[in-house]
Amino acid sequence: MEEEILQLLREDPSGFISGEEIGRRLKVSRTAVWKRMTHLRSLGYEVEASTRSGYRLIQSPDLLTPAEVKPFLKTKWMGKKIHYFPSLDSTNSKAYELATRGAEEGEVVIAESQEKGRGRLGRNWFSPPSLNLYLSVILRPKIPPHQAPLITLMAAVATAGAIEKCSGLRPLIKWPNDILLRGGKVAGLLNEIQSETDRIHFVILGIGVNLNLDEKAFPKEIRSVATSMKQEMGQAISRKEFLSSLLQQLEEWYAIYLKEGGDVILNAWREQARIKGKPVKVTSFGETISGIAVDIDSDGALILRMENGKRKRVVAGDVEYSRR
Ligand code: BT5
Repeated sequence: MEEEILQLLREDPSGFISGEEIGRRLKVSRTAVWKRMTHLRSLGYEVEASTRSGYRLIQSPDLLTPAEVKPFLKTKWMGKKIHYFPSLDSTNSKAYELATRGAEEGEVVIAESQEKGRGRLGRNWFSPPSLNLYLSVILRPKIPPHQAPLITLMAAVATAGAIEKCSGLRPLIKWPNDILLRGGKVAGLLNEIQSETDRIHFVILGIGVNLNLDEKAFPKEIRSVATSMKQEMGQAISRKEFLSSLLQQLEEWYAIYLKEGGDVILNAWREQARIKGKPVKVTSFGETISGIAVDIDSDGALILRMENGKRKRVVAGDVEYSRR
């Protein structure tokens, strides 16, 4: 109902609409309309009320509720259903739970903050309220489980694409799927999959992007490695517009992957990672390996040439590059 009332209030942004008219269009009483207005105000909407003319929307809060986000969405199917929460343990855990209960491809979970935002390998993702984006998208690709890493690469390519479109800056994908702006980590991806031997049930794409966080707001231990779009652009960014761009990129790249296959994704990833020939140090399962990055394999593994000239495939771990 909030969504419908807001739509009516936005029809003529400069004018008033009477409670009677809203009630008639939504088939509810004027008292019900009044109650909903009180609720909207409690959510941060500024609504002017005049006994003679009715209601007028003055200002909307910077929230990622479906009512706020939907007018910005340009996707065909992704994000048409948004599960919104002011706070969650982790959007990935919620999306996993919803997918297990049958949520459909393209449904999205968004939280303003996360109490236990998750990184890879049991690490934490710093998730303070209202400034960033914490998003999980449910996908149900009809591909064998061994191709799932390509979905992860696809999500990194799409996220980097949205960051580039909205900032005008060129991001770098850092293996396996961090997104850097001028050497600082601006976004991280945590993708989780539920499958059986030959069939994927669902994939959860978990994406965290630092949008309007100031440098000082990062905890000390990550300040030197992290950044935000605002920090790099020197100005705040509209979270709704960024979300819209991200979902659009994800929808487009996913369609390309399903239609044209993995090679297109691998090439786009290579182009945005610019990793070939870089000296890197990789920590993988407690072991540190130095070498020159040669390429990534079709399953997303990193191929290194070590000092002794031998090649090594690394399937999981963390890469270190020199910063800025
Ligand atoms: C990641 O892990 O980069 C994956 C992060 C995924 C977060 C999203 S938010 C929505 C969805 N729901 C979840 O619960 N998670 C996903 P990893 O590569 O392990 O990086 C984690 C490391 O990055 C930490 O150990 C810190 O050093 C650093 N870090 C933590 N929070 C950060 C932040 N907000 N910005 C930049 N770096 C951060």
